Amino acid sequence: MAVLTVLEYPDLRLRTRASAVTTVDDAVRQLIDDLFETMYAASGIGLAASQVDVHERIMVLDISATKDEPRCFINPEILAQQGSASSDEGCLSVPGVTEPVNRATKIRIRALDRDGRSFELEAEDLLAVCIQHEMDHLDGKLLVDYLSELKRLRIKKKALKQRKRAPMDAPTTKPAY
Ligand code: GNR
Ligand code: NI
Repeated sequence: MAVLTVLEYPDLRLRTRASAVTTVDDAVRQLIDDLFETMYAASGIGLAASQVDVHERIMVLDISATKDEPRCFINPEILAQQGSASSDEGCLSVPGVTEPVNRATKIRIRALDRDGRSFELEAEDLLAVCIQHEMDHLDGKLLVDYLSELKRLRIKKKALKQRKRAPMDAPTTKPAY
């Protein structure tokens, strides 16, 4: 198990479209365990593999207050969606920003579990929001993309300024902006 480094906007690696997982093997299960450990360490309610620079369609969630309801989704697909509502969202890759985003309120999804078995799930409210947020990451889409150009630019400038003051500790690869 390991806590992985979470990429932060405007790192261009967050814009990578993740590929479908072809085989759910031990390496995938190891990654899932690391995603959970990283998510819990950061007090997040969800995390997509894209955020730790692994560009495979894998995401984890735990929206419970007690942090004991881990859920993982491999190759998630939205089968149906209905309704729409705006709610405040945050993102571990855009720290310090909370902004309203409009999403479907109820979705039906299909995914593979950690044993490679297909399952379907109906989700509403925060669970539905979080699933849609993580699925965006797998397509290289971020919270800031729902904001105005002006807001996005302000957030980008602030992030770059903060990065200069406190450079990434021990970057694994050359930072990509
Ligand atoms: O921790 C998180 N909180 C959150 C709150 C509202 C809507 C979505 C989220 S997901 C976020 C963690 C994260 O960045 N996942 O990609
Ligand atoms: Ni996020």
